[in-house]
Formats: sequence, C-alpha cells, structure tokens
Amino acid sequence: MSSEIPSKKHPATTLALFCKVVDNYGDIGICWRFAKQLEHEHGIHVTLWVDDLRSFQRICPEVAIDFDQQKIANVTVQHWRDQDGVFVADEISDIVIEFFACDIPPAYIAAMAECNPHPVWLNLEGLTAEEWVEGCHTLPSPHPRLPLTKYFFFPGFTDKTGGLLLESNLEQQRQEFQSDQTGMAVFLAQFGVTESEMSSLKVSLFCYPQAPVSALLNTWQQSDNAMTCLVPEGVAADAIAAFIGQEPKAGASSTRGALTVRVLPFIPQADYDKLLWACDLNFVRGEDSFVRAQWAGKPFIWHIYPQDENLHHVKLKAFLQRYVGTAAEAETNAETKAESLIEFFLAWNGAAKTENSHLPASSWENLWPRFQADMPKIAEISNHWRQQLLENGDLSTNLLKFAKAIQQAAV
Ligand code: TRH
Repeated sequence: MSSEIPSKKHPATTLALFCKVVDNYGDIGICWRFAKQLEHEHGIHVTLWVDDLRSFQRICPEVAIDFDQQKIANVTVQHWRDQDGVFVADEISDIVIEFFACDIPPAYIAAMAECNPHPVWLNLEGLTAEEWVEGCHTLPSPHPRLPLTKYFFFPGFTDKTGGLLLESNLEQQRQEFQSDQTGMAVFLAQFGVTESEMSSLKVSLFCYPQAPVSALLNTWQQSDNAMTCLVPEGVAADAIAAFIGQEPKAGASSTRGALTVRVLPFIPQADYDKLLWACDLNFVRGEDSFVRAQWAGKPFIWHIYPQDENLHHVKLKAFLQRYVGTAAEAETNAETKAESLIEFFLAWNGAAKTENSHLPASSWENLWPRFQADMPKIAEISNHWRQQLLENGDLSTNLLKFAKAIQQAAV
C-alpha cells in the first residue's frame, strides 16, 4: 500500500451507518437509537447516512429536511441522496454498517478497499426469534472481487445473537419515571388524560392498519371497568375515526361506554418509552417499538410486520415459543403459562386457528376478560423475560466487541 493511504486508528473511533427507509419509522427509528448510543456511550464518531429525512423528522423533530449534512445530538446526519459520489480512503469510517442489507454506494466500497487496514464491514440484520439466526450470526461473506469481507450481525433474543438495543441508563430512567406518580400524571396530562382516566386501565395502541382494532374497541366499550386507549395520530386511522366519530387528529377524543379513546400527537421517539412505561398494556408493532415494550416490562401485544405468504406467522410463533415457553419453563408451576396471551397474539395477527382469519367479534368478547384476568401473570412473564434478555448484553456493546475482534485479527 502506498504511504499516502491513511492508516486507521485502533480502537475504532469512527462509524458510518447506512439506513434506507423502506417504509414507516422502524428503519430510521432503530438506526437513530443505535447511532446515539454509539456516540454517547461509546465515544464513537457516528455518521448516519439516511435517504429519507422526512420520516426521520417524524420521530426526531430537530431534523431539518433540507440539509445535506447536520449534527444532531452529536451524531453527523448525512442525507444519502443516491448511489453516486466520489470517496477517498481517508473519508471512510473504521466501521461501516449497512442496515437491513441496503446497498451502499459502489464508490464508497471501492474506497473501503483502498484503506489500510480495511474497515470492519457489517450487515446489521432484522430481528427474528427464529433459530437459524444463531447459525448465521457473525458469518463472513467475502466480496467477489475486492479484498473485503462483510459480516452478518443479527440482533436477537439469545446469547448466540447480537442481543437487543438497550441504553445503559434505560432501566434507571424507567424506575425513576414509574416511581414518580406526579411526573407520570404530568406526562399523561399533556395529552388531555384526566385524573379519572389516570386510574383507569391505560392502553397504548400502535399497530398496522390490518389489526382488528374495531372489534377490540367494541369489546372494551362493554368492559366492566373503565379503560383509556391512547393512540398516536395516524395509527389505525379508520377504526379510530369510526369510534370517535370525527377525523382522528391529535387532541380528538371520545368516550363510549367504559372506553375513552384519545388521539395523541405522534410522540418524539425520546418520549415514546414514557408512554409505554405509563400504560398498563401496550400494543406495539414492527421491530423497535416491539423491543421497547419488552424493556418496559409491561404486558404487551405485538403486531408483526406483515410479509408475503404469511412468513410473519412463522416469526410470530418463533417469538411466542421463546417468550411464553421460556418464562413458563422457569416457573415450577407450569400454570403460569398464559394461554390467553398466546391466543391474543395469534388473533391480533390473523394467525388464530386457520391462517389469515380474524376472530369474530364474539370471540373478542370471550378472549378479553380472560386476558385481563391473566394480566398479573402476564406482567410476571414480561418481567421474567426482561431479566433474561438483560443477560445477553446489549447490541451496541456486542457489536463493538465483535468489530474489535475483527480489527485485531487483521493486524
Ligand atoms: O414503524 P414501524 O412499522 O417500522 C418498521 C418498518 O416498517 C420497517 O420497514 C420494518 O422493517 C420494521 O418495522 C420491522 O414499527 P417500529 O419498528 O416499531 O418503529 C416505529 C418507531 O417509531 C419506533 O422507533 C418508535 C417510534 N415512535 C415514535 O417515536 N413515536 C410514536 O408516537 C410512535 C407510535 C412510535
């Protein structure tokens, strides 16, 4: 190598994270959380390359959509406009991460090959509880032409995977928030939640449009106890509009029978955890909110991202197997396994009994009281699960450890 080629420092201090927003908020949601943690907790200088600043702005209002480059929370945010561009070796980060196998610009890859040593190149994959992930985690994939190797890095639920994103102070923040009743009331009051609603059964609702929301709202309306459903603007819009009888804009609300539905503004990501911590039951979806609900340790229902040929049902069942199965195994009394939780997960995702079939309204009326009666047991399962996940370490730390091992092996 020529002496003009810069030598990279050890340990790694720079990292480029490439994020293509496929849809919704999960891609940027995960990358933003990850970038901030690397920067703040590990002192890594992160450049987050993102192609869709508008989606980013929805979860992080500080984002300016017309800047090519900006610094937010110390992270350099680079608008990734296209695959063009000219790159030289000294612009290349020590660690380069493609999120969800997005293709990074060819000139960037060519410049990576010019670096000495080469950067650590990782493909950060999507989360699934399926067993095959353990066999693929950290597998190398040599570039067909260039002297570069890309490694697969899988988040996951076991110690044979990369673990889950978790900030080091999250647990402490959660405990502080939940032990401060006044603070929690102030947080909820900003969304119009009244004092009597504070003491009702509080539910946050985040799901895809296919979820059987109307049937559930109808059941809750007839519940024996008061319930408050907090739903961010844009979520389950048709069902919410039908319930409240008006456009489901932030601030809109309606009470029918035992149920009050309140439409919240879409909350900045930093506050979304607080909503999960303040509620008794959380409906979450996709990947990032799903993981946050697990750290919240409250009962939750997951609406999985739908995939062709019901592939998502396989993933859903793989998760349930681990989540309910492991928790039940750990108990001496196998009765702690909550059947109603499994039933709810499957029914909410159209995976009950025959594939793709949603439960008829009468079945929700039967399922909900059983689920509600099981909630203390389900809360125990959630807590047990959270403790177990903590033992796998967190994704950022695990990934940096792996990157360091690759760097050391290359020296
Ligand atoms: O938005 P999602 O459905 O995102 C994704 C994408 O569809 C992606 O393509 C797919 O691969 C992935 O799911 C599985 O759900 P998710 O992952 O929960 O991301 C939502 C993000 O939005 C998360 O970071 C939390 C945040 N959020 C807020 O900041 N404020 C809110 O009010 C809500 C409801 C969510």
